Amino acid sequence: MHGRVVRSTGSWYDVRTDEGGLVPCKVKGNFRLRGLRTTNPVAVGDGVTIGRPGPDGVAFITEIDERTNYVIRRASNLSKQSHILAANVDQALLLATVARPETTPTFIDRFLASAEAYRIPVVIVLNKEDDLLTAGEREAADRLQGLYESLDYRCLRLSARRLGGDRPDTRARAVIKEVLQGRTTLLAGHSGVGKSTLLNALVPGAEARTAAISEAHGTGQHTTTYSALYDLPGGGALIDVPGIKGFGTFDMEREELGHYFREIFRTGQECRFSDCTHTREPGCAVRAALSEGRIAQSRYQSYLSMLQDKDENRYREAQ
Ligand SMILES: Nc1nc2c(ncn2[C@@H]2O[C@H](COP(=O)(O)OP(=O)(O)OP(=O)(O)O)[C@@H](O)[C@H]2O)c(=O)[nH]1
Ligand SMILES: [Mg+2]
Ligand SMILES: [Zn+2]
Repeated sequence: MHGRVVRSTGSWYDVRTDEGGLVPCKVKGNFRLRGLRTTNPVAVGDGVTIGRPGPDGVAFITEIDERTNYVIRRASNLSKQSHILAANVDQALLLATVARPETTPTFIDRFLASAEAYRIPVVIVLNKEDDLLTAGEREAADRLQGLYESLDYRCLRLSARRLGGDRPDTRARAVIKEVLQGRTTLLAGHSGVGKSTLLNALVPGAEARTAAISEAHGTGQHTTTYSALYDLPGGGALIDVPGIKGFGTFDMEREELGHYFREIFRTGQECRFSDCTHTREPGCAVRAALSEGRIAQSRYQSYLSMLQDKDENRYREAQ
């Protein structure tokens, strides 16, 4: 039988078969993907072939379809292993909030660069756009929106809380539905930015757990603990995942990193050296653009931090 993994807890998988049934599955201990050192060999979104269920109703996953893409994060600081958050996604919705919790530009940039590398389109959602924001926070959101729209990223501002409930914001609902229609979308972002709240507003019956931000730290509480795929009414699906703390750097050459920052790539065409890393080289068009204000400091700082992590082979949390 063939199906798609719709839920993964790490050792258990729920597979929706092409016929529409839901089968609990496991993988054999020696099941490993060629060349990928991951903590989970199978991920939500994977197309899989499964064997005949045993007397206990559990089947084994015997084969994984070739992936069109996947999104990974490093499993931990010291480990070289990766964790696949989701496979075969059409796009990612990066939820970000300027406060409670704060999403830094560096976190946004690292996500955008990784997504460029994996060729996954990203729509940025500045969430919690409601009376909770102070005037200063609203300005911070304005600046983020201005920056990312200038780089041709679509940037929506909304309140996931107001997407649902008795008196939903119908205009915002229409916009977000149009973005999600017919596509498989990964919901990404720190713990507490409102991924599960957005999901619950759009998928009747999803009833994903949500929890208030910690009063003491202003951070999320890592409420969602496993990845799951939910069908959207009208076509398409949302993948809700545990909040992301940070990223490792994906495999690439030093001079390749700049390719994943759109404006650095574009401007870098005019650098004197074709393998310019935009750090110390003479005739660097990127540093010239930076000093003239044509490239944002925050973007360049994110670029440098990723370059440094790559050199040190590090994993970085949150900031
Ligand atoms: N004011 C406001 N609060 C929101 C909004 N969206 C979500 N929240 C609140 O933020 C808190 C965290 O929301 P969740 O949906 O659990 O966040 P999450 O991103 O799924 O978090 P993890 O599962 O831990 O990764 C909850 O108390 C939500 O009610 C919003 O648009 N406005
Ligand atoms: Mg959640
Ligand atoms: Zn350069």
